Amino acid sequence: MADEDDDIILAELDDDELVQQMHDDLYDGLKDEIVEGVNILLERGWQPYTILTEALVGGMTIVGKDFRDGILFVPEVLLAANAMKAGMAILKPLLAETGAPKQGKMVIGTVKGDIHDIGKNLVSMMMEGAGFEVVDLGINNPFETYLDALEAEQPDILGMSALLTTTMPYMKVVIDAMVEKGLRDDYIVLVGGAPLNEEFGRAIGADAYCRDAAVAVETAKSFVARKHNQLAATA
Ligand code: B1M
Repeated sequence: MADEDDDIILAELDDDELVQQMHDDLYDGLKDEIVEGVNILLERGWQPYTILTEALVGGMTIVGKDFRDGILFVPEVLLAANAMKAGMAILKPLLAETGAPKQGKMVIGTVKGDIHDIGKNLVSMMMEGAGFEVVDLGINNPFETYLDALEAEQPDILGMSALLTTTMPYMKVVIDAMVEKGLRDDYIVLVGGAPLNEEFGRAIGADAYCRDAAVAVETAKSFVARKHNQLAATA
């Protein structure tokens, strides 16, 4: 795809063409072009969240389909992921700049055996933008890391991410460890990741499954408000 795109001047494209071109550039792992595209859309007055969902997540969805179908392989997908992260880095401070009142605290991490972190990072960004303090444990977390972080950070929420059908059951290992330590009811447990669904969330004993970052924010807000109301009622 790259050769035919050599002469394209991103700033000369209209919005639809630019978003389409950014999907192609993400597909080709062209980090500099993604950064340029994000900046152009910002200059044109696009909201950071719209750029995130339409230009970046939209592009990554196409990458995901071709990865699934064996058209793209890990090295190409890694380049696409790096380009996506470069775009997200520009949007992160803008999404966090909402001046939202402090809502609560969340510890979040991708579970053991899983190195996917784009979705988790997006959730962290959106939560920070909504006024949550976020402690990000990164990827490949064994249950001990989650438990240590809960003890050290005392958050309202534990968030877990998994992108593989082989790693999603590990979320139950973490929740079971919390139950064993008598900690389960002290925290709101939210889970997310492409292969999960509501039924899975319920089956493993999470408080809620969050389809995407926006749902994660809304769910977190409503659970934290409920927790505060319960505390006020018992005080
Ligand atoms: Co991977 N990979 N990958 N991969 N990869 C998937 C997940 C896959 C579906 C691709 C496919 O076949 N179509 C497939 C899984 C199949 C399955 O399990 N059934 C797969 C595979 C097989 C693999 C490897 C095994 C490939 C291999 O080595 N042969 C390998 C596994 C490595 C490992 O983890 N041990 C692997 C590796 C990689 C890369 C390293 C190349 C790269 C990751 C780079 C990175 O993250 N830094 C990668 C990528 C990029 C993908 C796809 C293409 C894109 C994932 C992504 O970033 N999506 C993915 C295909 C797909 O998902 N369609 C795929 C964009 C992101 C914004 O969405 O992560 O879903 P998502 O997050 C959303 C929601 O799910 C939700 O909110 C987010 C934002 O809206 N959410 C949460 C996520 N976490 C949440 C936590 C919450 C709440 C909401 O907590 C409260």
